[in-house]
Amino acid sequence: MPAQLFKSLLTKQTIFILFSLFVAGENSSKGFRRFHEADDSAHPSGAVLEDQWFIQRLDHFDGADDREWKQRYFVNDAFHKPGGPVFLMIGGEGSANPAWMQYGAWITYAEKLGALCFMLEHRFYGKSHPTPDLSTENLRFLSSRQALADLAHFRAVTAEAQGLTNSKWVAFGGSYPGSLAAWFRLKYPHLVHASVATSAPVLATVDFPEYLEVVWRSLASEDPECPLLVKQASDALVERLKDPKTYDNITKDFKLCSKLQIQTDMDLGLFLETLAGNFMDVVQYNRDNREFEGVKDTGMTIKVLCGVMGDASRGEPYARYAAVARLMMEAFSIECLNVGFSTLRREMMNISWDGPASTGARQWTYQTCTEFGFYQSTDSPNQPFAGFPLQFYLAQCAAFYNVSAEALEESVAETNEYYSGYDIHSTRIVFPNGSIDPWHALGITQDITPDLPAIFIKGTAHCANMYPPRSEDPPQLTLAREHIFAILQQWLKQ
Ligand SMILES: *[C@@H]1O[C@H](CO)[C@@H](O)[C@H](O)[C@H]1NC(C)=O
Ligand SMILES: *[C@@H]1O[C@H](CO)[C@@H](O)[C@H](O)[C@H]1NC(C)=O
Ligand SMILES: *[C@@H]1O[C@H](CO)[C@@H](O)[C@H](O)[C@H]1NC(C)=O
Ligand SMILES: CC(=O)N[C@H]1CO[C@H](CO)[C@@H](O)[C@@H]1O
Repeated sequence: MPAQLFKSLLTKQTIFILFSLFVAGENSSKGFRRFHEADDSAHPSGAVLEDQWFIQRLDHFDGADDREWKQRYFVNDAFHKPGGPVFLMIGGEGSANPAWMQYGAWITYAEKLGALCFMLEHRFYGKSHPTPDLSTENLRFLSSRQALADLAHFRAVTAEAQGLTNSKWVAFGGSYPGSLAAWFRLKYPHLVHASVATSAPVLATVDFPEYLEVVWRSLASEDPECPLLVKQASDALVERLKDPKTYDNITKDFKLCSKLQIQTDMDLGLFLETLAGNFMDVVQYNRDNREFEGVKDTGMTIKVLCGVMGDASRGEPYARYAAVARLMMEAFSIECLNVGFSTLRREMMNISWDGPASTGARQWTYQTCTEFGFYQSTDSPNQPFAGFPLQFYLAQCAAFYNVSAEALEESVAETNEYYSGYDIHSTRIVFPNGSIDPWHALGITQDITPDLPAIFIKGTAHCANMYPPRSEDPPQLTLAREHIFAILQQWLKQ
């Protein structure tokens, strides 16, 4: 990936999860090559990896609008036994990665249960392009409600066409698609028998300062000093930024592509948020086994970051913070950092399917501005960072899509009215959550009823239970995967 593109994605990623379950993959060669090798032996035909296409309506909620488009999906029928269930992996805010058709805990379950596996790419991401471009006008057709209606239509038509109407369908998803998996069961109970909703933020909220509070606690679980040192460093940087004479040094310390210029609060916020993003990304994805997806294992963990922050030989905390930033850039092969807000704005407002933000940042940011919020602001005192308050994010909704703070506030309230937030009245949805994953703060972390259980995994990050097992997994993670399997087995008998 070109550094420039990655940078803006990296920025967005930290703002909103980005939920790289589905984003990653195509460009990073190592895992991808391994994936193809594995494919050759497991499926000599390679047919399971081919893109399949499904005709959808552009607008499921306007019977008078008959425009259609083609949605991408994948299928793996290698494990399917007559009478077996149908598994549907729900795509999220990035390209659907076909590696999931062969790897991951759900594939292990499918093998054991004789399931037929589908994965449906989310509208407006990857190759699923409902409209000629990403203009704000066209993005009106991008919403979780339309996505659920896509899933429902796909489920109904596919079942009919392939004689699967009497099979039990189970939905899977992690992060935003985890929420979709829960909502699919909630809103379309006649189409989905059960759902596994991993690391699912089910409550929409404009401001989400709790995210950074969990980052504090997750760093502290490694070393209680660690978040304190991060805070000292971040405060020292904010202090320096008040004096333009320091900008030459800051430019060098953080390897910026051009001399730092702070013309607006947005420039300041973006710079500080980008650097905090190093810690947010590492905490969210700590020690995840994602190589099968083509996500390189950079070796960057909470332990490594806290090791650098605690290393007095590197100088004052500010210098250690800069060292972390440089290490991260090295790990992701980024030569220099471009942190001007005007650049970000230009990228985010490019409406072309070939544009720099079209891999998901423009679309997902739109969804946050019109449905979810989820802004990981520095508005709590109990977190280490400074300089990117809620206003920083609200201003982006206005700048990129002309969405006002009032409109967002109302939309988020309506999202919770529509999906019921934490107050889920349903059955057969399991909610796994990882204790160091900042997203658990908006998730279901306690059993609602025996039929809506939570599975708590101590010490694991975002969506860990979905990834393929490996020998160094902590026992509680292995247990969680087994527990989910046992629950599925039981529910499939009902
Ligand atoms: C920039 O860094 C150099 C070397 O560390 C230091 O001597 C100098 O005082 C710094 N300049 C400013 C304006 O802080
Ligand atoms: C949008 O991005 C594409 C691909 O990078 C580029 O060719 C095009 O010039 C950009 N459009 C605008 C308006 O900047
Ligand atoms: C932005 O939204 C406001 C309120 O909906 C509207 O009056 C205005 O024309 C819009 N501006 C642009 C540039 O679309
Ligand atoms: C960190 C966290 O919120 N974990 C919760 C996950 O779910 C369990 C229920 O199984 C809760 O007890 C944990 O507190």
